[in-house]
Amino acid sequence: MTAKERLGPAALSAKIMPADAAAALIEPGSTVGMSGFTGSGYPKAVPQALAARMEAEAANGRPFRLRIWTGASTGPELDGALARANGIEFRLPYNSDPIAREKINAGEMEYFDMHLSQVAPMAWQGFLGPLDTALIEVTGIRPDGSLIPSSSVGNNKTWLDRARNVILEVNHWQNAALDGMHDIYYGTALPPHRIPIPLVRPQERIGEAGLRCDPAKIIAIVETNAPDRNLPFAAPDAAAYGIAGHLIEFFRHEVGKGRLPESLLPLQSGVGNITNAVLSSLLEGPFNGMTAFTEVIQDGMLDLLDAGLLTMASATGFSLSREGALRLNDNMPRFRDKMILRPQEISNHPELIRRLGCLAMNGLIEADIYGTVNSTHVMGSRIYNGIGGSGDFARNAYVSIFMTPSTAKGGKISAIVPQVSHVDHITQDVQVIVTEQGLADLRGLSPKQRAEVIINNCSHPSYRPALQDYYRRARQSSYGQQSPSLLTEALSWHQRFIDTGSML
Ligand code: 0RQ
Repeated sequence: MTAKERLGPAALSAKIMPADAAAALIEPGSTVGMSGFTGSGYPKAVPQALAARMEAEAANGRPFRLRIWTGASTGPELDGALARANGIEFRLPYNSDPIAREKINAGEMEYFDMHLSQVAPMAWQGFLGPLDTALIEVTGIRPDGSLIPSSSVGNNKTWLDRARNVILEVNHWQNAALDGMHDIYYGTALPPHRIPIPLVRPQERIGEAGLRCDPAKIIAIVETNAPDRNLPFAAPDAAAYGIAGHLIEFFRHEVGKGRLPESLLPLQSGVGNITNAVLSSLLEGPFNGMTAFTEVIQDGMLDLLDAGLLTMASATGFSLSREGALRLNDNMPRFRDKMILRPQEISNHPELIRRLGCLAMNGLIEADIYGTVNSTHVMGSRIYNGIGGSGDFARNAYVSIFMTPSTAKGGKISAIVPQVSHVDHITQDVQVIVTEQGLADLRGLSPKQRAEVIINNCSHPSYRPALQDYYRRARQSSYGQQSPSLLTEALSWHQRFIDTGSML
């Protein structure tokens, strides 16, 4: 596909313009649905042009802010640039940008943190308000006007359908051989018109290769040539390998008991250090014929695909290092047949996660001795990222696993606490907790049994006596003995971190 061919039918050529001209078409105060999922496939030029315009308008006493909807986290050219320009009035869903995080925690930006599977259906319900503009990065425009998606799908289908106007960024950096990797399902609807989603194995395709787009809605096409965020690969540390070791042992045990097949069940994993260690450990066997039904494809999955241990990976986007992105780009035809990128309402759909029986592996900020998990807030009030897809997967998984080092901030904070300062995942949605100290299999256990296993297997030895002492006293004097708790003392556990200053 030549550069010119990527720009679609000749009838659209009048819409091609520079980024600042496209940014000028967006009204202050309007809502813009942008592409982008965990740093892949987000628009790169128009958001920066918007940020420049916002700064210029603000300098003239005319604040210019937007409501921004995305797939999940994006990149510094989008969330970072707009947040720095103080240009985001409201944002949904997941954010991991540090500048946006500061604005949110300073109370200068409204943030609706929601389950990723629910964004599209809620946009259709209408209570989020109208969507004025869809700003979508694509790999190219086909002669028939359909769009070749980029390195993520996210909510693009929904934004293109719902928006009044469409601005496309055609990114020449994205490999034209991405064409054919995507599966865009158009069968979702709101109740009472919902029907079962006809997908029973992760490798199945149930939709179309491209995104539909009404050409009459296209108001601008902007050409770009820029890579995705592609963060450097963080080599797993010893704690991450410790966690991975316990988890692999658990999987072996479950296979041995006949509760999991030798190919395991479709894997879902978050991104980062611990996940990388788990994926590298899976490379050493003994599981074969694995699949992934997850949100993002990361470097470790490329290794597993190359080794033939993972037969395919279904996701909604990539989260690759620079080396990983180059490796994918250089070998696209080989990888393309083993990967499917879907809209996030499908990649994270509760019906599908439950049907396929995913093994969900997610990170946490803190867990309490009963297995309640906080994935999002430090000290109960300060958001770190957001719930992302962890809730979609945790509640509906076959086995819901949460992984964390037993301490944070160089050992100053215990990740296992008497009571979490914020709840994302209730105990019923948390079946296994793993730290480098060990694994707590909580399935079938009562709260008191869970507490003993979590404290003894997962807490760090330097915090274990304090947790044991707390739990012993709670057993003696708690108001009830179903989930023994000394409420005031449990929450003061968090307060003492403020006193030491280690959290600030
Ligand atoms: O902060 O970078 O300032 O030092 O939290 O912690 O240890 O780097 O761990 O990158 O795996 O992130 C839950 C945030 C874990 C992530 C969370 C501090 C710690 C550090 C990050 P610094 P680590 P990870 C798939 C599913 C929700 C979304 C999700 C997440 C920072 O996994 O966002 O699962 N999950 N999505 O120092 C104070 C504690 C702490 C703490 C850690 N107890 N107290 N600070 N930190 N524990 C992906 C998507 O949905 C797209």
